[in-house]
Amino acid sequence: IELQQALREALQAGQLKLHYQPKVDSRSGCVCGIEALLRWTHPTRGPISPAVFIPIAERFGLIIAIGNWVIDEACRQMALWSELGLRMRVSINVSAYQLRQPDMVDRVQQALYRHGVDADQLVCEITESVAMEDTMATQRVIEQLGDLGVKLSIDDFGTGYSSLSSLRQIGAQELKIDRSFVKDVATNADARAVVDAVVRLGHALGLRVVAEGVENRLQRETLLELGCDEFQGFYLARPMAPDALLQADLRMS
Ligand code: G
Ligand code: G
Ligand code: MN
Ligand code: NA
Repeated sequence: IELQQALREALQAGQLKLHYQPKVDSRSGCVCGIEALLRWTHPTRGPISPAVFIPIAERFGLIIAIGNWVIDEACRQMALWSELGLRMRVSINVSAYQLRQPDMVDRVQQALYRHGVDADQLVCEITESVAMEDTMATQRVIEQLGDLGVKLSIDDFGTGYSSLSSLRQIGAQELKIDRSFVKDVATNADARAVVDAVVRLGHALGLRVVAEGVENRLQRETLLELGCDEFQGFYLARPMAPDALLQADLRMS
């Protein structure tokens, strides 16, 4: 369709931006990291959600170029923040298509090197369903990213099917509980039971457990009670442009 062409041009014209959403330590309230989220404002149609354009990018083979841009841009931004004395840990979302590219790891390594960013400052978020994908190519890339020193996070956890052994093998440092469970955690016994189980599982495997999509105080209190390590969501902070984040960050610390 024409959106595909517009997206191609957007990438070239620099219309894609990254916004950043803080992840906050549940006990200290400190910002432990931030998630980079793609934003696209079409010149005439206005903002288009990544939930709309990422699937298009994947279908038309644009996701690799966009994913590479995200890797580079996140590293560039980390280097800029470093110059201001802020050592930020940034999470990026990685598509299944990227993980099937054997040169994905070189891309990441080159971006880190080019911008002088340490590997452990970068976190790759991989959705549970993709992380558990039983293909050699994907598993090898994930393993090599880990070997490089990049941190791994399992995104949207609870929506896919994890075997406990693969979960352990993958060498992640973080589990992000899917928003759908967080939404109902304070009002629905089943959602609460899922969150409780995921926190225990994560901790048993030595992982930090992040609740995403935290939108109100009641959710936050319940999640704290259940032992979640970090919160992310509109109740704490919205995704922000880099400049806005700099100001917000000063207020939170
Ligand atoms: O920010 P928002 O809630 O609109 O994002 C919608 C979806 O798009 C989420 O599933 C999010 O993970 C995904 N997304 C956002 N940024 C990126 C990105 O840089 N790469 C990929 N692959 N997905 C992204
Ligand atoms: O799939 P992934 O977890 O990467 O998706 C992250 C998306 O969730 C981002 O697009 C972000 O805009 C969105 N998001 C972040 N915080 C909240 C929240 O509190 N509520 C809702 N509904 N969405 C959120
Ligand atoms: Mn994510
Ligand atoms: Na998620």
